[in-house]
Amino acid sequence: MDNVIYSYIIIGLPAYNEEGALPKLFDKLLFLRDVYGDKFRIIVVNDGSSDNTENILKEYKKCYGFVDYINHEGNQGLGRAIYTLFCYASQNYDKNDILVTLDADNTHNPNIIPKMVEKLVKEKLDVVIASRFAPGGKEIGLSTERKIYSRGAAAFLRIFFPISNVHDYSCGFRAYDIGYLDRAMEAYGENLVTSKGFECMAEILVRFSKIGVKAGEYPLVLEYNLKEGQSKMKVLNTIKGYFSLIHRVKKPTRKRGEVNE
Ligand SMILES: Nc1nc2c(ncn2[C@@H]2O[C@H](COP(=O)(O)OP(=O)(O)OP(=O)(O)O)[C@@H](O)[C@H]2O)c(=O)[nH]1
Ligand SMILES: [Mg+2]
Repeated sequence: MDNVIYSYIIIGLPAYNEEGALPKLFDKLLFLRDVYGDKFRIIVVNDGSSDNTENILKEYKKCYGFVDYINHEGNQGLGRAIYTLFCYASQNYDKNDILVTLDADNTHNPNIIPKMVEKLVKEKLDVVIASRFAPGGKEIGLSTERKIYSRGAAAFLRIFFPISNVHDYSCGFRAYDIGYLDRAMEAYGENLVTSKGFECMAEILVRFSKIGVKAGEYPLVLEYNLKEGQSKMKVLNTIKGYFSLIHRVKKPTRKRGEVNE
């Protein structure tokens, strides 16, 4: 981490019924306090959870001044939760700060965050994706069916939406330059993320690519064996969502104050 200049590092977690995973993930995240000191924050979007997620967040907020959360009225889906995180980061932090998003289901190990941030800053990138498909990346504990599905989805997205250096379009573990997020939100407004479901992660990258994006990947070992609770991903809907991106995502023509797709 020598010679790397960074400002605030904000960890953004979308969480829907993650009472089992959140305490484990928080334990793993705490080392980042030693790395980033008082420049470290955690913000969780509780997306209308019906389990104990909110009470757990209340407790963490009470114990740790760097933890906060936003409640969605009801379950709005991963896409809206990520958009809420983007808005929060853009409104409350500076263009030199960094937003790192990851799943709250304890399958993304935060130990690679300093390396992702370092890569983002040193290589002056707009986004760094924790990638299962970068050399050194892999998936532990995923069924063969899910492996085939995730590789098929990645191949489809690379063919239809090629982006330099990007192989993993669907992973939610990413470091974003907040100055770049400001520009993307300026270009698209609310339409930066229109998918409600899990295809939103690909949608975001594809929209980025239409306005120009410098992306990089850092290898991710997906620890699916540690997953708490059932998968919430609906495979068929997500596949349909990927196909719909072909006609849904256009280059923005938005001027300040206007809304378009
Ligand atoms: N905001 C929001 N987040 C969700 C929703 N469903 C899941 N999530 C969160 O989004 C992240 C990704 O969800 P996961 O269920 O881990 O989905 P995945 O990683 O694509 O696939 P699996 O791990 O197999 O389920 C987790 O942090 C979830 O809590 C939802 O409806 N709304
Ligand atoms: Mg997951």
